[in-house]
Amino acid sequence: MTRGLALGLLLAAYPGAADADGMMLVQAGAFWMGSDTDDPNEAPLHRVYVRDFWIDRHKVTNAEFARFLNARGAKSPEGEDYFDWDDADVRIHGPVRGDPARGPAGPYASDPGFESHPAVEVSWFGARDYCLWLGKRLPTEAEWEKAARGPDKRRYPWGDAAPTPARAIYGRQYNATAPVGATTPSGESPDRVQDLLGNVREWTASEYRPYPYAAGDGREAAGRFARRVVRGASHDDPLETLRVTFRRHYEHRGVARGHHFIGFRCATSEDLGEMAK
Ligand SMILES: [Ca+2]
Ligand SMILES: [Ca+2]
Repeated sequence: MTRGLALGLLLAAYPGAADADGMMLVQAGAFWMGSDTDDPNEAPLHRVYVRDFWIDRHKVTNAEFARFLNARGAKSPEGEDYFDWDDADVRIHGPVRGDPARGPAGPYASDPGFESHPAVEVSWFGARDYCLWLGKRLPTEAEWEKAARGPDKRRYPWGDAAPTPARAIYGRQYNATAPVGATTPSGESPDRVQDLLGNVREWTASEYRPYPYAAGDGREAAGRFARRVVRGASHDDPLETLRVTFRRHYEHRGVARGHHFIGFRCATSEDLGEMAK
């Protein structure tokens, strides 16, 4: 029995433990975070140390998120919707129309044809609790940028060459998402993480605060309704906004609502061995 198989069986026996299948290791080290030549909120370019972590190779899909909703229901412990079930842009539905007072009725399923597209209209609470359900967590914005950037100062996950439709999903019509991994391998990061720039933006764990980034200054321990950083780019974002340093956040209970242009992926600091595929 290989070490990987043994670990897989061990993890399968403990629901809630993170599983290395589909996760990529980003090795500990310092990296260049931010930019001195773009939006002021990305400055300064500075060195940030990040410990070993693993990150999902692809964004969470509609089929995956529907499984979570069927296991855990559609509201968080604090009563927040996990996804905007009554939003016309959502790609997950139950068999009957939801009750506005109680939320949607399960069981939930991805709309046909969208099973492998990234989940959209997911609130930050939905993203947070999906990751917890699998024994994972959301990545910090520093982890996200290190996964996208590697050890150099590159502008895109694949390097400094200009974006093309083979490298990233961008510049499309509203709601024209693509299956996850559609830009593999051209759009991969140095650690072979897929789709970090394009298709949909991604929730992170971090509170939005000015740089320099410091994991220990409270931004990773913020209250649940804090403004959260959203990273990456969406299928309907223009070319000019594509870069790994771009930072966004949403005001006024922004974490409680989903959007057609935001999805997410999970991370973990657990040592999962060397078995990523
Ligand atoms: Ca919405
Ligand atoms: Ca919407």
